[in-house]
Amino acid sequence: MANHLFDLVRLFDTDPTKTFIETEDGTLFTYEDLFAATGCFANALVANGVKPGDRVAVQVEKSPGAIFLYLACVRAGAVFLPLNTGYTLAEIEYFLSDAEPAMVVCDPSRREGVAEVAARTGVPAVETLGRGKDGSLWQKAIAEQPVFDTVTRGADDLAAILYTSGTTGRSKGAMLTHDNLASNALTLKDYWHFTRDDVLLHALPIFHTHGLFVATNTILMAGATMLFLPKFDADKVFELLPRATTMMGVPTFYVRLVQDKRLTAGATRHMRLFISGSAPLLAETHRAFKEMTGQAILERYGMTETNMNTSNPYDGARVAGTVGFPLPGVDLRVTDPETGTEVAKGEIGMIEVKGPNVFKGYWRMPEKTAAEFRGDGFFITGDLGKIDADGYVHIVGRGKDLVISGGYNVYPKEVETEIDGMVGVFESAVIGVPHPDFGEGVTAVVVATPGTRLDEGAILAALETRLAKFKLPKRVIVVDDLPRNTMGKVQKNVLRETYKGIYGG
Ligand code: MCA
Ligand code: AMP
Repeated sequence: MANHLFDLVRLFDTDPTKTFIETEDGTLFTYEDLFAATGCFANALVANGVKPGDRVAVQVEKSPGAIFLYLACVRAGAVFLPLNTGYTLAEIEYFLSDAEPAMVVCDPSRREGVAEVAARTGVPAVETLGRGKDGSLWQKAIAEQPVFDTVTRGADDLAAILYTSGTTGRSKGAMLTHDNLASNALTLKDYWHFTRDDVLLHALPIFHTHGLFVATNTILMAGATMLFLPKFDADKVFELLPRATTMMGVPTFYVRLVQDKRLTAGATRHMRLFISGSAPLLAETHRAFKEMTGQAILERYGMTETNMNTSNPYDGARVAGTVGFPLPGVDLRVTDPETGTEVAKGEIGMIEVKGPNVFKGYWRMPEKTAAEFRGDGFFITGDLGKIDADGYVHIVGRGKDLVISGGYNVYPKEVETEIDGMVGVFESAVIGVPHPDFGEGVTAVVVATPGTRLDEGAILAALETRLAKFKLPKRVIVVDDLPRNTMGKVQKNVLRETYKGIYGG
C-alpha cells in the first residue's frame, strides 16, 4: 500500500545489508534491520491502541531505537511528536494536554513522573524506550513480528507535530505532512549531492528538525550511513571524522572545532561537506574554518514550520554571512512587515516563503495559523532579511522576540512569565546577548518589588524545576528599573546594548 514518506525509503529491497546507523560502540544497524525493527515497533504501537492519525509523544535519549520508533509511527500512519529531552515535567504536561496523544514514550528513568503527568492529562498508554534495547516498548517490539502492512498515507496526511514556542502565549504544534518532509529531504539530497557512499557524522539531537529531518531523512533518501554520537563531543568527533564524508551542525559545533588544534586540512581532507544551520554562523567562524581546513562551510536556513528554505550552493561560492539561494521549489520574497508589499532588491524586510516544504498550520490553532500566512499562501517567517544583487539571501535580524542559544530557541516571554510569577519580583525582561560559545546567551534583567532583595541563585534554582536547562538565563541581573520608551514599552535594544559585553568575547 502507498505510504508517501516511507515508500521513499527503499534500500532494504535493493541493498539490505547496507549500514544505516553505526553507534559509538560499533553496533551496526542495516537497512534490513530498519525494515524489520520498524515493522516490530509498528505492530507494538497498533497492539497498544495507536490508530492512524493518533499522536505518539516521545521524549527519549538519542538512539537507533528512537529513529525506528519515528519511522514506525510513519508506517502505522501515526503522528510522531518528539520532545526535547531537557523539558521538565511541567513543560511536558502542556504538550500532552494540548496534543492529546494516544501514547507517550519516555526514558525508563522518567517513567514514574511521566506516568503521573499522563494520568492527569488523560493519555492512555505510557511506554519506555532506553538507549539500548531496554524499556517496555523495545520489549514489546521484540515480541512482535517484523511483518507489518504499512498504512496508506497520502502526501497531505500528517507525519509529525513539532512544538515551537511563540512570542506570546504557549507553544504551538507545527503540523508537518508526509510531503513537507519527503519533498524537502529529496531536494536536500540532490542539492547537497548526497549518495549511498556518504557517511554522515551525526552529533545533533534528534528531537528537532535539524537532527531528525534534515539529517536523518536526507540520509534515508540517499540510502547512506550515519555515525551516531549521543551528543556533540569534540574528542569523539575527531575520532570518527576520518570515517565520515559529511557533517551537519549548529554554529556552536563549528565555534568549538575552530578552537581545537586538531582541526587541520589533513584531518578534514577526505570530507566533502560541512553544513551549518539553526542559527547564524558568524562570518569569522566561517573564515577561521576555511583558513584551518581549506573548506568552506555551507550555511543554510530553515525553520520548524518550513523545513529548509535556502542554502548556499554546493558548487559555487559559499558566501560567509549569507544563507544562500532559495531551494528549488521554494518561493522566497522580502516584504514590508506592515503592508506585506514586496520591497526592492537589496532592501531589508520580512522574509516570507511558500512551497511544498511549508507546514499545514498550527495544531488546533486556526487563528494563529491564519495570522502567520498571507492571503496568497506565503508564510511569514518572522526573520528580517534581504536579497543581494547576486541573489544571496542575508538574514539581518529577527522581527520576533526570540533568543537562539546553541541552536535552541528560547522565547523570552516564557522565561519572563516564570520569573514574574516569583515572590519579590516586580518585573523582568529577558534578552539574548552575544555569547562566545552559544552565539547568544539568555540573560534576565529583573526588578524587585520595593523593600525586597532578590538573589540570582534563588531565581535560577526556582526556574530549574520549571524550565529546560537550555532556557535558563546564564546571568540574572537585578536593576532598579527597566528602560522604557515614551509609550511605556521596555526597550530591549537598550538592554542588549548595555549588557552586550557580559560574556566576554
Ligand atoms: C546545553 N546547555 C545549554 C545549551 N546546551 N545552554 C544554553 N544553550 C544550549 N544550547 C547547558 C547545559 O545544560 C549545561 O548546563 C551548560 O549549558 C554547558 O553544557 P555543555 O556541556 O557545554 O553543552 P553541550 O551538552 O555540549 O551542548 C551544547 C550543544 C547542544 C552541543 C550546542 O546544545 C546542541 O547539540 N545543540 C543543538 C541544538 C539543535 O539541534 N537545534 C536545532 C533546532 P549546566 O552546566 O548547568 O549543567 S531545529 C532548528 O533550529 C531549525 C529548524 C533549523 O534551521 O535547523
Ligand atoms: P526553529 O524555531 O527552531 O525552527 O528555529 C528557526 C529559526 O532559526 C529561524 O526562524 C531563524 O531565525 C533561525 N535560523 C535557522 N537557520 C539560520 C541561519 N542559518 N542563520 C540565521 N538564523 C537561522
